[in-house]
Parts: sequence; structure tokens; C-alpha cells
Amino acid sequence: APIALDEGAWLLPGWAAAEAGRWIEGVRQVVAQAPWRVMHTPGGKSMSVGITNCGPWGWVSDASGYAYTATDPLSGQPWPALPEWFWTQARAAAAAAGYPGFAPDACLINRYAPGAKMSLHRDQDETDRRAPIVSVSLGLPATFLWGGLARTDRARRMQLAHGDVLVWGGATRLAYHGIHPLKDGVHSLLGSERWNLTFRMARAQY
Ligand code: MD3
Ligand code: FE
Repeated sequence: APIALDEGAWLLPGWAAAEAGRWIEGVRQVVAQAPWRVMHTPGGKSMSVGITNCGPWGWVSDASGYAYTATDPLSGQPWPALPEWFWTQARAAAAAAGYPGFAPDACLINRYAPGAKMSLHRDQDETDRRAPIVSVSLGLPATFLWGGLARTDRARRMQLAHGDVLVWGGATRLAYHGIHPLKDGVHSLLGSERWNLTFRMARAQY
């Protein structure tokens, strides 16, 4: 059953765990076409996570800023297709959290090795902020940090485990959030890695 985290934000504990193999296989397919890469912030710092995308739109960051692009800048080709399994599962997770009709057109995939982190930020590059974001965590657990709508709001912390799904929409869709540096460990399916998929409606209307 979904657990309310904040206004409009829900945790579906372990929701993706039973079919983790299908999720992992999907990511491996994507990575075969669009390999993990390091992106740089507009400020010039390299991000510590490996990143790739699938679906009609992919999120990229470089010296000129953040953007959604239809093609992978590494290959010049369209981003790999969103596996049908991803689409139907992300849609079902959103519906389970009270957001029927979620139709993701972008899936950003992050890979964390021990020490990798994501600094406090907001996801505001999507055109229609009424759509939620669906996040699927796989592999090693991580400490998720989320604050309020102002950067200075006190941040809460929570463990995200293998198979956990977060659905973030509604009033706190633009909340600040991040991931603490990943602790070393070994996961039976992903070894010393954590993968996170975030499904978005980047351009589509919700
Ligand atoms: C809260 N990823 O890719 S997912 C990101 O685990 C990102 O890799 C983290 O933040 C990760 O942008 C956290 C959970 C998440 C995703 C989107 C949110 C939390 C959110 C949007 C608004 C508020
Ligand atoms: Fe984010």
C-alpha cells in the first residue's frame, strides 16, 4: 500500500522488487545503445553519477545548461526506445499513487557507485509540472534527502531500498531533493551499484 511522504508524494515500498530482473534487463538494453556517461553541470563540475536515457526525450546537462533532447549527443541518434515494460509499470505505479493517465515520454537513468551523490536540486525542466515523476530504485540502498519548496527548508532523510518506487506529484512536485553519497556495499543483483530510473512527462500534456 502506498505511504504518504508529503503532499502529493507517495512511496510504494518494494513495488518493483519482484520483477527486478525485467527492470535490470531493460536498463542493460538501453545501456547497450546509449552507454552510461558523465555529464557536467552548467557550472562546469562533473556529476558523480553515470547517466543515460530512453524514450522520446532524454535529459542532458552541459556547459550551456539543462535540456531535454530527442537525440543522444554521443551518437546523434534518437535515444533508445522506452521498453514497453517500463512504460506500463511506470503508468501503473502512478495510478496506484492516485495519478491515472501518466504517460511518460522521458526516462532518465542514474547509476551510483560508492561515493556518488546527487546534490539538492529541483526537477523543473519538464514543461507540464502537473505530471508527477515516478522513480524506481534498484540495487544498493541510498539515503534520500528531501526538503520543501525553498532551498533553505529543513531536509528530511529516508532510506530508499531495492525495488522502492516513489511517485512525486501534486503540491510538492517542485520540492528540493537529493541523494547522500552512496555507502559501499554489495547487492545480489547489482553488485556495488545503485540504479535509479525517473519517468517524466517532459513535453507531453498531463
Ligand atoms: C522529489 N534522482 O534524477 S529519485 C533525478 O535517486 C533525481 O537518482 C534521484 O533526483 C536518484 O532528478 C532521486 C526520487 C525523486 C525524483 C524526482 C523528484 C524525488 C523527487 C521530483 C520532485 C521531488
Ligand atoms: Fe531530481
